[in-house]
Amino acid sequence: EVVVLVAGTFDIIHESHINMLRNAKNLGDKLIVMLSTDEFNTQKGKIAYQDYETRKFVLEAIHYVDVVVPENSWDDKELYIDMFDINIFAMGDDWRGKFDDLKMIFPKLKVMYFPRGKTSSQKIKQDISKL
Ligand code: C2G
Repeated sequence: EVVVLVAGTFDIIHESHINMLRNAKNLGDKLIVMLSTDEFNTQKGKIAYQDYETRKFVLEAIHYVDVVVPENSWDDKELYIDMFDINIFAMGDDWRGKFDDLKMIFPKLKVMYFPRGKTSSQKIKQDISKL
């Protein structure tokens, strides 16, 4: 069984998130999403419109997603890669190269970067505020 891991805030889910989750799921058999907690978002300098429980509820309704776990720190990737014996870690290419060092710790891990979709939660919020 090939297990894929992705990570993110997934605030105000949109088609680019869905496309990324679809691409990630299509790489294997099981997709685990590390969802940034509200506290970790603060560390990332991000303020999500939806709180963790709401973002988790939405993600769990997406058929590509098998499991949602909390992401509390940058190092949680290593924790979950080990815990779930992850085969592939996938992110959008705005992160290209940023997680390649994980392969030093987990030699059999594949790290993939997908082309980032054009939609952004930030732009959605801005456009709605102009309505
Ligand atoms: N993404 C994408 N296209 C978009 C927006 C996001 O492909 N238009 C991808 C991002 O590259 C990321 C994932 O979807 O892989 C989640 O994006 P965000 O919710 O913005 O996550 P981010 O704030 O980048 O947090 O430890 C990693 C961090 O948790 C990533």
